[in-house]
Amino acid sequence: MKIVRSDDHRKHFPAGEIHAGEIVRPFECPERVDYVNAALEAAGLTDEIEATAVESELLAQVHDHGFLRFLETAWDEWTTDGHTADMIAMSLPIRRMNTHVPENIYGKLGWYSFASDTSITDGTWEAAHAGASLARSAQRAVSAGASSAFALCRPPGHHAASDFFGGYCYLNNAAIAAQGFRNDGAERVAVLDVDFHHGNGTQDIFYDRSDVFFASLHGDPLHEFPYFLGHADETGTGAGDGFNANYPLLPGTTFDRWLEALDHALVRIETFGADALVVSLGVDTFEDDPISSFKLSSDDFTTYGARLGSLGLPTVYVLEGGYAVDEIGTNAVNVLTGHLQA
Ligand code: Q9C
Ligand code: ZN
Repeated sequence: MKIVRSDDHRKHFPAGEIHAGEIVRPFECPERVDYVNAALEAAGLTDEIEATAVESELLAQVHDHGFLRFLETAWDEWTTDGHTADMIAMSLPIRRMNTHVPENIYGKLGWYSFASDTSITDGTWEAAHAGASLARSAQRAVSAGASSAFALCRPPGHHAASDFFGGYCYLNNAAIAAQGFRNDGAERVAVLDVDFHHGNGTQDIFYDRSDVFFASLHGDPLHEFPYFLGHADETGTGAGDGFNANYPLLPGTTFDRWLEALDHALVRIETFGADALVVSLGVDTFEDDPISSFKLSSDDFTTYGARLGSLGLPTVYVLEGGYAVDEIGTNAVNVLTGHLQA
């Protein structure tokens, strides 16, 4: 398994996150990657490859032009306006209030955002861009013949849609890997999202397409973030009708129930006839995750990794969530070693 990493993720670390009415240290923090690196080392997963920058053409296939320009220039515009603290969207366009993109930077911040949990700070763009480059580089290695690769993306990506950020995500790394597979010749690509939260951004990006099948196992949005997408009756639209599968699961879901849903999703992926697989690997399904409610143990990650590996597909793993920081490495790497044992 090829490993792709970058230190540029450290450039992104907001001063705080608004959580239950308090400003707390962000759950999505740089040490997450340190723990994953340590666990990779301990498992002997050291076959590292160099990252190359993601092409702006590929970014533009996945994301809206105005959104990309906003992300790239937001911090400069904000500081030019005299601000020095992090950008936190607090005025967001709810229903029927979205007819014109504002010119004001604070207005644009709300326009391109869907959750106030996600700040923009100095270095956010550079880190997000570097993360997208990792996903693209991992996918390129697999398209060139490697059987699998793991991209240590941070910040994560699956909540980012074509034209909005949130849920700690800015650029959709998994979608960039999936589109990269298509550009490099794969006809059918499956994206499997095993993060605790629904991959609303990835679903949205591919919702009307039949060449990318999206399946997600997650906390039922009636009860869990992102609240407004991820229901079982969302099956795709137009040409994409039938190419989206959601498995919303109740808070407290145990591994046996989770595995039933996974097996169902894997049958769907096989029936679809995927040439390549992208896994949105969030390990916030762990029993001790501080913001999630599933009950997976560290050993369970190995077990399901083996199921993923048994598909025998060229596979790119992209890191998403996981906030039990000192166990994120063990849990993520257990999936990878499970995959390799299959
Ligand atoms: N203040 C990912 O796992 N909700 N994102 C915050 C705690 C946002 C999680 C609730 C959770 C986003 C990639
Ligand atoms: Zn998550």
